[in-house]
Amino acid sequence: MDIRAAVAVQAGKPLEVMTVQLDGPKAGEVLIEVKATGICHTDDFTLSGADPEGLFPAILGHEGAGIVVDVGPGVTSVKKGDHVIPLYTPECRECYSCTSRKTNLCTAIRATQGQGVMPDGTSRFSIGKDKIHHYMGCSTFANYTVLPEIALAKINPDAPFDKVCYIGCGVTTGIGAVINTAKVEIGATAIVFGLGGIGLNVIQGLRLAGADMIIGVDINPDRKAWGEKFGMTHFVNPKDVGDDIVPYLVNMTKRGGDLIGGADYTFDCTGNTKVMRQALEASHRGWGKSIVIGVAGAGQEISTRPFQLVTGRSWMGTAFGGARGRTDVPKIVDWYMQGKIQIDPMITHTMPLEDINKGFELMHKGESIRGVVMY
Ligand code: NAD
Ligand code: AHE
Ligand code: ZN
Repeated sequence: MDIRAAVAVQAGKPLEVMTVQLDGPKAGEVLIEVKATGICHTDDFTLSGADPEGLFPAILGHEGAGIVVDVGPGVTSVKKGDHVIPLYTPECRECYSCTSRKTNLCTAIRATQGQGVMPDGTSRFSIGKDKIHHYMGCSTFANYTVLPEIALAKINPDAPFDKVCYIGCGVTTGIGAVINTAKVEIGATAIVFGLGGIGLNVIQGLRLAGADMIIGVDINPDRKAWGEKFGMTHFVNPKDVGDDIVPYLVNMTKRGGDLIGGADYTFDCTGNTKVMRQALEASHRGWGKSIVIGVAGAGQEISTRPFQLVTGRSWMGTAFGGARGRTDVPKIVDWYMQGKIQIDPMITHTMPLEDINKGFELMHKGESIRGVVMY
């Protein structure tokens, strides 16, 4: 069938909206009509050419919501008309990783996903004779897409697509990093570096978990008011603090008779490796946990003095907030429907597919929290 898609033709170039051909679903696959998709910083990262796994031409987008239109042979867990959220971290419930119960990083289809193809090694997208790559197994910058059955979470059909698409990445990543990865307890102190589409969800997760002191750090002063909306108790702009923000934050987090200071939990939501080091070093000696969420470009590395780890800090990371998509995503949609979590205020801009590049520009200028394309 002919579909409309924003194609990443070349690294560093704007997306091109065009007609693309989509083949129907093969065994174990599902065709969905995408109703809405968020624009995540990771889409921008891949489009920039910084992603070591970046492939071109490709149809990017991984934060969508839509409706099942057709299913391939053998599909049993979803049917035509179901409302679904695509999962860039699938959940097969059968592979060594899924059955270990130690991780959400299902390995069933990771190799072909990274090669921009479906599990059988071929792409469903093409323009004439030329194949177009899938992206993160989702490709939601298209009004129709094909996914493996194990990469779809079936959700409440009353949930609005233009809001719950954000649960396909940002909301789940931020809240999940707090609950599943850090396992934050009531009364904790925390520092969140980067208050964008992910960091604000870390903040709302910290409020849900009952953290006492929630410090937000961002170089964009407008993000102070944003953090406060979702539970941030203190804001620090590194530009106001001078050379070394770490001693400043460590001092700020001294409590009771503590002579040392440092937060119980810190989160990097910037993708900047220098900030990742600051986050680790601002966590408390003896027990601080620092969680890397931000994605850094090809060739970049993190460093610190091993003494930081010898003295009891843990450096951890999280993908999709440690969430098991088919199990956890429907529950997070229900939390939204019950009013337990907020999404609407974070969706600052909506646009048709034709204007998708404007969504990227708003992100670059720091004007949007989440831009959402509505089909
Ligand atoms: P965003 O652009 O909306 O937000 C980034 C924020 O960081 C902005 O507010 C910006 O002002 C701030 N910032 C930039 N440099 C800073 C610095 N030096 N110090 C303090 N603040 C700084 O991006 P986003 O969509 O929130 O994504 C954030 C990061 O998380 C990206 O690297 C993205 O690729 C990554 N990500 C990871 C996962 C995962 O599963 N691990 C999921 C989604 C996104
Ligand atoms: N391909 C990149 C890494 C990109 C990355 O880390 N992606 C995260 C999700 S970011 C969503 O906005 C992720 O899930 N990683 C786990 C995985 O298996 O990809 C690189 O550096 O090669
Ligand atoms: Zn994302």
